[in-house]
Order: sequence, then structure tokens, then C-alpha cells
Amino acid sequence: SEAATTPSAVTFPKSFLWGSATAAYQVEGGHAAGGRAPSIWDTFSKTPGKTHGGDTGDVACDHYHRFREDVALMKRLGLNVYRFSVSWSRVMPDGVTVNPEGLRFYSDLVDELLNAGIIPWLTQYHWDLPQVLEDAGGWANRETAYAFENYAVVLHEALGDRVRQWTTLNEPWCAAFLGYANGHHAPGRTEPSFALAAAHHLLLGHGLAVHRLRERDPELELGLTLNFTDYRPADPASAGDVDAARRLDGSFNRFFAEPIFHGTYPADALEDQAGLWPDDLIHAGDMELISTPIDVLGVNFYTGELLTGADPGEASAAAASARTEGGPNPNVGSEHVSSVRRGLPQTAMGWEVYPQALRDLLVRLHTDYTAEAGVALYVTENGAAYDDVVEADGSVQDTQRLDYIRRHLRALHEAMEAGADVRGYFVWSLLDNFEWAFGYAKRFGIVRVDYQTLERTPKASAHWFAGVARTGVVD
Ligand code: GBH
Repeated sequence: SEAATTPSAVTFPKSFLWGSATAAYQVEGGHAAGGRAPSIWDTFSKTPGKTHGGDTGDVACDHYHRFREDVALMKRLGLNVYRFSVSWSRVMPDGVTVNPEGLRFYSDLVDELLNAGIIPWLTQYHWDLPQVLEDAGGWANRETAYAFENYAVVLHEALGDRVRQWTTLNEPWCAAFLGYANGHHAPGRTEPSFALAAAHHLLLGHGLAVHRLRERDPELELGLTLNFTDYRPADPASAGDVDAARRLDGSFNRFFAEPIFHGTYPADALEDQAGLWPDDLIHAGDMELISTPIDVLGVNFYTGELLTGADPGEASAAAASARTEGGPNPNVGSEHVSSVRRGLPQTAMGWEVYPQALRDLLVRLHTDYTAEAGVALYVTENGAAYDDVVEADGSVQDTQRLDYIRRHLRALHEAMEAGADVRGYFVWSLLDNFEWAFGYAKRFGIVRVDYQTLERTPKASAHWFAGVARTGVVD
């Protein structure tokens, strides 16, 4: 039935970039190698009860020692670009002093990529704050934003001659609200006002870094990656449901996009969060820094959700809390909102597969923010976890993941036809890896990792994606 309803193939522009993404703590391992100090994720994952089965990133995919093999694999797959993140505590173990051995790892990785003809796409921060900085108050402390600016300069000094694509932050919503309000992520704090402070200081750190890097190097391509969910009212005729969708759109999507592009927090979100904001958080000049012009908006997209403001009943409430494994609601100021299932197939994360939302989201971002600002869109993460089965011959026929990626690429292409300036797509993830609080139980890779032997095996989705990267055609 799939084949009968599949429309004809779509072709992407020759210049479109095909890539894969990972993050330092999720793949590197080498947790104590070369002078690296602990990050908040080392501490959190070693705290009993915080991650699935007590899993940690101590070894992960051992990418720290196997990066040459991984780059060779990407080259074989014909990928154009690799999005990786830097472990801040590897490069600046005490948060201040530069560790040359830590920098050398990234310098070697970048050289290896360039020699393989792969563009290095660097993310400065993918959630792993040096523990010493958390001990000083973490992102709830304004000083962390200035430390982040210094870290940007250290990286640029060492790598700026070869790395031209620069992402400051990955998903500040998760870092702030899952880390400081809901506690499902490191540092595991549950204080709504800290989460709001963290969100503002993350954005301030971004603004300081962009401002500084632009001064040093006007030609650098600068941006950040935000996570977006397309929220719709479960019942468009219900005022409560319409309000619910407005609220999470405000606190999750617009909360970060508005400051970046328009230099203000959304008024409705501020109202929803009234009484929760710490006094004197926003200083004169902060919003100007935060809205320093960028070149690229990275979009991480996994699903679209229907929301209700009504009591959803026990089944839905259970489904909603399973997403964050309990803990206080991360949607501070809108705790009564819950999601309602569309009844569509779900990934192993329990996220519904709804590619149409990616099309709608990209068109909306283009219309509301990026077109006017002359900013290019890249989908910096998209992909799915499934319970893969290894066949007797060792292969992995991950047809559900392949189909997820195919349908989202078709939706992305529709957005481009509707005018959205999307220039590249990164599948999440290159490798099965440490899926944060879910540990190694959830596999997102197009390449399987055997955690006993650390052997890599490209899945069917990887072979298919290599064909897409080679031809620009999605069948
Ligand atoms: C991304 O996060 C990460 O950047 C990446 O490191 C990670 O491995 C990947 O996706 C896969 O998870 O249930 O209240 O948290 C995506 C995180 C998950 C954040 C879904 C929003 C829904 C709201 N997103 N979550 S909640």
C-alpha cells in the first residue's frame, strides 16, 4: 500500500548539504582522557536513579579514540558535513584554563574531516557544562554567560582557521527547562525560577559569543540550534485547547526565537510566567546582545503535538509524564497543559510520526523570522529511535527509521517549494549513542553500535541515506 500511494521522487538542489550529527557527551567517551574534567552530565549520570540502568557516557561510542574510523565511515557514506559538539570540560577543565591536549582532539578531528572532504560544523554547547561552573551556580549564574564568551574565543583561536560553521547553543529549552525545572536532565534541579534564569543566561551567552566572534571574524557563519515542536489545539473549537497550544508555542518555540530575531521575550509567555521570573534578571543591553544578527538558524525537529487545556484523563497524563520520566512539569506557568495523541504510529520514544508538521514549521519560521533577517535554515537534527533487530547475517533492516527520514525529507522539500530557504539536513544520529536519561536503551543511529565490541555497522537507513546524499533524490 505504501508503494501504491508514494508520489514520484523529489530532487534537492546540488548545493544542498547532507550530513549527520552527534554530541560530545553522547558519543565521545574518554571521560578522563587527556585531562578532561567532569561535566554536569558525568555527575548526573553517576547519581543513582538518574539514568536508565545507571548508564553513563564514560565510554559511550569511544569516538574519542575511534574518530578516524568514524570519519572514514562518513566518507564512505558520502556525507558532506558533520555536526559535532565540543566538550567544554575537555577544553577548559577548570572552566578558565585552556587544556591544550583537549583542544588537540578537536583540531585532529577537524583535520581528519577536512582531509575526507567533509565540512566540520561545530556546536559549542550541547548540554555538558563543566561541573566547576555548575558548582558556582551553573546557568542560573550570570557569570556563566561570560565564561561561555571566553570559551568561544578559546575555540575560535584554535579552530577558527579551519571551522567556518559555528553553532553556539544546542536546544537551550532543554538545557534550561529539563535541567533546572523538571530535573530529567543534568544538573537535575527543580526550581522554575532557576530555569528562567538559565534560559536568559544561555541566550545572553549566545549573544556575547556571536558579538565577539563577529568582531574577530566577520566571515564566520554564525548561528544557534533551537528545538521546535509544532503545537496545535486538540479541538480547534475549544478555547481551552487553543490557549494550551498558544502557551507551549510561547514558552517552547517563541520564547527563544523572539529574543533572537526581535530582541524581546513574547509578552504572552511573560504573562503566563508572571511571578516566576527572578528580579533584575534582564540587564540593560542584554536584549540587544541576544538579538545580534546571525547567519543560520538550526532547527531540530522530531514531532508535532496536539494539546489540550482540559483534564486529559489518566491515560494521556501517563503518556505525557512518560516523556520526561516524571519530575515537575517543565512547562513552567502552564502546568495544566497536556498532550493528546493523534493516534499515529509512534517511535520508541513514544513520539508520534507526523512529517506534515516539519513542512508547516519550516514555512512558518521562514515567514515569521528568517526571511526578513536574511537567515538560512538548516535542519540540524531529525531522526527516530526504534528497537532495531540484528538479522542472522548481521544486517539491520531498519525500515521504520528509513521511512521516517524519507517522509520528513519529502516534507522538507515541500517547505522549500513553498519558499523556505532550507540549505541542509542532518540526520540524528550518525551512531547509536547515549540518549541522555534514557541511556543506551534508545537507538537513534543510522549506524549500529555494538556496545560490547564497539563495532559499527551501517543500517539499511545509512545505505539508503548515502544514496540520497550522492544523488540528491528522495524516492
Ligand atoms: C535532541 O533533543 C537532542 O539535541 C539530542 O541530543 C537527542 O539525542 C535527540 O534530540 C533525541 O532525543 O517531553 O517535556 O521533554 C530533543 C529533546 C525531546 C525536547 C522531546 C522536547 C518534548 C517535551 N526533545 N521533548 S518533554
